[in-house]
Amino acid sequence: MNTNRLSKTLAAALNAQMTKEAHASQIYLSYAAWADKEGFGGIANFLFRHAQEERNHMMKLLEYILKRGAEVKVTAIPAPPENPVSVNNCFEKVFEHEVDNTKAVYKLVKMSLDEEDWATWNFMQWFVKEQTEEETLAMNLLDKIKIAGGEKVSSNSLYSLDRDLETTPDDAKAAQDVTADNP
Ligand code: OFO
Repeated sequence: MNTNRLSKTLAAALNAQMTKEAHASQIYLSYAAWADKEGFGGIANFLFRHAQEERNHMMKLLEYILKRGAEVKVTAIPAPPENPVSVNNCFEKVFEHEVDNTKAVYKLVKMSLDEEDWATWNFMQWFVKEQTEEETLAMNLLDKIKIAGGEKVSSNSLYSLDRDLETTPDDAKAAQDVTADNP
């Protein structure tokens, strides 16, 4: 008896997204290694933690495909892009990457809506929320570096930024969780 509950198209798209999350993890890993080599231990720590988060996203997709009775296809992961050329550029690249991943997540939501696969649609809502948070986090990083002078950031500001990021939490607060008492 065939117990597969995913269409061929959705199974392929979910598998592709699983690889995309693994790719995201490699991107953060490579930027973290770059930051560490440049002497920014705090920024590296933040990015290493994030590489792990992306790997968790990959696992969520893998687990979902299996739970729906479809086949998981583990494939090669594309190489990460070139290293950043500055801290400012690093945060810009992070932001661009997150926006790109959001687009991929939205495509999956649309596909599941078109197929009326409500289980997948429901599952993907977690990723929609996560992407909103990750875009916010990346925007916050860009704001910080902008305030510190963007490409012209001084070494003093870079020093504090680096220290700051060592303890920056992995998740930004979602707008849904805000109240007037706790903005
Ligand atoms: Fe998987 O959330 Fe970022 O890319």
